[in-house]
Amino acid sequence: MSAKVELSELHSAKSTRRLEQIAGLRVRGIGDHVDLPQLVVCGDQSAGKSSVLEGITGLPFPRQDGVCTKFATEIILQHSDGERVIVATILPTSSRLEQSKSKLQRYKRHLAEFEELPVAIAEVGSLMGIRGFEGVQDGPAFARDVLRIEVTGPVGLHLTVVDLPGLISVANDEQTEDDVRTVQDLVDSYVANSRTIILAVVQANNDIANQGIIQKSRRFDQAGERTVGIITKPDLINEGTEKRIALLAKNEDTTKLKLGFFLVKNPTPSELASGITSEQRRKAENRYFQSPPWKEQALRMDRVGVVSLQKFLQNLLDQHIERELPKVREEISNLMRKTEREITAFGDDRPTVGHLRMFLSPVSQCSFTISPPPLSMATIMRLIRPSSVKAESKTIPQGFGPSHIV
Ligand SMILES: Nc1nc2c(ncn2[C@@H]2O[C@H](COP(=O)(O)OP(=O)(O)OP(=O)(O)O)[C@@H](O)[C@H]2O)c(=O)[nH]1
Ligand SMILES: [Mg+2]
Repeated sequence: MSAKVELSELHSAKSTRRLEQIAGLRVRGIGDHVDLPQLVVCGDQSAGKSSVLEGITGLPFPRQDGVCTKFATEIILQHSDGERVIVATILPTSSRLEQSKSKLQRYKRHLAEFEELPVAIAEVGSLMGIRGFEGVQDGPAFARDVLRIEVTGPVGLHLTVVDLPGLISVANDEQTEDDVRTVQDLVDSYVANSRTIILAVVQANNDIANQGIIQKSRRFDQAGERTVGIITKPDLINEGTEKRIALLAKNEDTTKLKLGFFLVKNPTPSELASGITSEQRRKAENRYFQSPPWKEQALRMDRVGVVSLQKFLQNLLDQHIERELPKVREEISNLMRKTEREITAFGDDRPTVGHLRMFLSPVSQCSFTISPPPLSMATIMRLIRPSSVKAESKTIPQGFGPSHIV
């Protein structure tokens, strides 16, 4: 399956200039301080989140029967000229002990193709110590660490897409209270971020009102400007209940979203096992919604299928970027002001011995009227401040004061 083709379909010419600005920020490392727009799939366990993400992007998220998403996977797509490079790393959660943190930080894998994503996921799951992955019998069922896949090259996009584990309604033998909390916190941390476009995935064969992501998105996205509802598994509902799902898809049911819903039909487990391609998936989905019982439901076709969803997301992403860029600009200005203040606090440059003497003489006079505390080498280097000298954090003997330097 070619991921390149699908990825470019989320790209819109209108946003190219904006996206290039974002790329420029990332190149300068600003992305480390400022969050940039991201598409995040959220919803109950097994709702079809990874399948939806695969449908939109073409990226092969593992989604076979019985394979659950166990940790957040961020795919950071950055368009650039030149060869495509895909690198997988781990962002450990801050609560890990130093030793285990550095073990995870050492992980780095170059992927030749997107098809190697499931291999990286398997390696990383095992390193994170998640139960069920190779060599791990005991351990939590989910992790708060993040797998990061950074893709640079001619992908036609500057965007992050995130696959998340599913919300667990109640703890059981397999999934403890701790696991429930881990996933809740993880999902909250993404949903709370104003730059996240929430793809709220709900399955048609469960009561929509009871699916936690709808309440959660209302709590975190009160304006409703960044939540898109996606209804999956229409093929698994009871015969005769299509009207209710059609109402929801038309945003005419009691549960409504400002940005409305999309109705999609992802591949079934047996279609996945047969190795269905993206093209075949789209054709099959199209045929499915053109046939009874859906044909009679007067569905809006621009709200049905993964291709319609892609088109909608293109526009939403454009609007989102337009809305977010002023905030990004403000955050960068704040960051610059803070850094300027820190630099000013160091005082003027003291490039010569004369400058140093002038600066230190009042300090030396008063420092010997009281018992001087030991000065660290780093402090002395800060006083001298030639930028080329690397300060060592080494304590110097008691009694050694600034007068020893001048
Ligand atoms: N029949 C049918 N099966 C679906 C549909 N969407 C997903 N599935 C199946 O449901 C199972 C779970 O799909 P995933 O995409 O892995 O669901 P998920 O929400 O990512 O699951 P977790 O990561 O475990 O929370 C897979 O076996 C899919 O084939 C659908 O629209 N129709
Ligand atoms: Mg999943």
